[in-house]
Amino acid sequence: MNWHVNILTLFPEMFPGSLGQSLSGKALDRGDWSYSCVNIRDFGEGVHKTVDDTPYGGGAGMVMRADIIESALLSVENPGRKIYLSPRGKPLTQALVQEFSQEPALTLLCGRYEGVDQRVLDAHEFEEVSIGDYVLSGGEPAALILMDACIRLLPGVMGNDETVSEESFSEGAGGMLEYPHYTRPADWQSASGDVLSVPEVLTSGNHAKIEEWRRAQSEKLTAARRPDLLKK
Ligand code: 6GU
Repeated sequence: MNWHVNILTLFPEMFPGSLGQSLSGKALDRGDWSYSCVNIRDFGEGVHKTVDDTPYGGGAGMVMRADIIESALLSVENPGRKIYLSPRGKPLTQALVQEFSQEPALTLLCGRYEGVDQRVLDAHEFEEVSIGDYVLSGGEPAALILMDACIRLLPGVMGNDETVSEESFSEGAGGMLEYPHYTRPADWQSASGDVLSVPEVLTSGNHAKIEEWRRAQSEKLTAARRPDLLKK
């Protein structure tokens, strides 16, 4: 299966960006996933290829025009699920990432300025998705993050499928944060001179005990950092 993402953006040079490296980069080279950018500027008006205008009702900044965005969208052959990256969107969760990674195609609309005219989002039933409670200067980094999270779930992209099912937020981890990891040396002297040892249970060879310890660690971490996850 080839997972395809159409990206509507004023900055196509931002792609594939970090996704051209490491596991996602290799998966791109293999054709496990593909993307195409539509430069919204190409659909702009006049000699200046204008894509935005001042907001009705007044206020700060500029708004991307509905007609321009629609023209860009209509140039996409197979849009699939349409997503507008915005801090006003529903939160991007691992469950939503799983859904998106199973779609054959997505179209990601990356806004700049104050945002895009609401009418084009309504008319074409864009889903609004946010990557967190902070504001970015544009949707492109959010698109890269959404894509990264999806690509690593594509069949064959990650070496070890167990890694995916055991990691933070996953079903295997009980929807909790993941337990801490350790590797050699077993006794490590840090620059401060302190010798820091690996928790003894991990070198015991008792796999039932190890599993129990990891689960307790997960619960402790989740209670301390993300109590909202335990209530679910
Ligand atoms: Cl998805 N887009 C933008 N522009 N800012 C954000 C965001 C998305 N999520 C959080 N902040």
